[in-house]
Amino acid sequence: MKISPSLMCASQLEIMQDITSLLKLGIDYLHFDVMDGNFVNNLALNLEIIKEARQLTRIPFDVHIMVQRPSQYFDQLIEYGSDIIIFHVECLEDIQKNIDHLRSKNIKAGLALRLETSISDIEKYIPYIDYVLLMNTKVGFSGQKFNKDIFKKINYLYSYTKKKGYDIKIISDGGIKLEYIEELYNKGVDVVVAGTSMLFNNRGFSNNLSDFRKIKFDSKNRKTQEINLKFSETKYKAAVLKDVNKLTLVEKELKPLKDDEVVVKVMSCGICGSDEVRVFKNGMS
Ligand code: S6P
Ligand code: MG
Repeated sequence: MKISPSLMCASQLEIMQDITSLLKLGIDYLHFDVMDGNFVNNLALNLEIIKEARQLTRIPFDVHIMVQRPSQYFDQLIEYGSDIIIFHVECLEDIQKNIDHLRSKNIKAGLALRLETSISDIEKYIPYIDYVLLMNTKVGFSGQKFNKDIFKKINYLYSYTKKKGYDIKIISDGGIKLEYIEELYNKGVDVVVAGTSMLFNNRGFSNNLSDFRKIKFDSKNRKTQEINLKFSETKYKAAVLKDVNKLTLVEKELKPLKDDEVVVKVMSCGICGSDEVRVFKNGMS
């Protein structure tokens, strides 16, 4: 389990000193929240902080963008040294296009979900992303109470990706106390965002970081309990005309569905009369 301190919870007046101290403590990632007052009713981090922090370290920076149109920030975030850019699936932009853009720039792409958003809303994007960030609280604010219903959602996502063979990392964000860490790990979380509930207080940092380090995250003995999921079929059979009078049955993979598409299961089919001439006489040319 890795830890990513949320810099929104650091002292905003002495943020660079806080970053320096956190780096000395040996944190794994740095979590930058970006808000512009529209997607959520709050404002957060000046992007220049990412640029400044990048002068100090090479550890991964995960940037969590809570805005309606995230792509407007991509170029600057990349230029300033972000490694992982995570935007919300509930934003107003074309999700796949944004993911493809980030990947084309060699940036790890992630999708974030509001507490109330279902995993089914991101399933079709999972093959193309590296991270999923699950909010455990209302998005946009620190210092809220952790919602324990999230454990089920995390475990569903973990089980889903394991069963499908997708390699993604799960980030858990919001209200995380030290006492939840082991269960989060066993449910499938890879990175916890540490905010006011675990790490920051009005005097700087608590000593929870050393307690966090004492927890043994033994990946071999991780007590994950995968849910036994059954999926609807993703393969279909097609009769392909390989040559005149040579119809061959082949198995094909369904393409990812677009927003306005559904899969319809067909029990049987035949050849249209107007196609007989192709099948038995002319072929497809
Ligand atoms: C807010 C943001 C978070 C918070 C962090 C606060 O939505 O995405 O990253 O900064 O969750 O942690 P805590 O422990 O104060 O809730
Ligand atoms: Mg965040």
